[in-house]
Amino acid sequence: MRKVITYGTFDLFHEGHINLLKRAREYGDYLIVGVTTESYDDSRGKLNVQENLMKRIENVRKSGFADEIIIEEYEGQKIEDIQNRQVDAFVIGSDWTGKFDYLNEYCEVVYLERTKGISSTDLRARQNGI
Ligand code: C2G
Repeated sequence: MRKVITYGTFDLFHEGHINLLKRAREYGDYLIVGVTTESYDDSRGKLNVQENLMKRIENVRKSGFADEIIIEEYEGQKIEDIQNRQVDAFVIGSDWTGKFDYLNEYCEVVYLERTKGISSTDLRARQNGI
């Protein structure tokens, strides 16, 4: 069984997230999705997330692609998750190309093409009438 893991904030859950999760699930037999906490997002400079953790987890759950949902709380957790859960592949969107190559030491690293024309940032701006 090929185990795949991916991570994200998944704020204002949209088509780009769905496309990513669908392809991540298809890449293996079992998909683990890590959803970031507010404090972890704060620490990495993502300051304007609109939806709380429970809402974002619920949206990922409802998508039906995740076999397991975990919470991502700190820098360095990815390595531990991959090792503890015997993950075969780490999958993430192409906006991160190269950034997670260090995980190659622990599993396969795959960058999937990001869906063009939609983002949480755009949706937040639209909400605020910008
Ligand atoms: N994504 C995508 N297409 C979009 C928008 C997002 O493919 N138009 C993908 C991102 O590349 C990512 C996932 O959807 O793989 C979640 O995106 P975000 O919610 O923005 O989360 P992000 O900040 O990319 O999380 O540990 C956290 C992760 O390292 C990164």
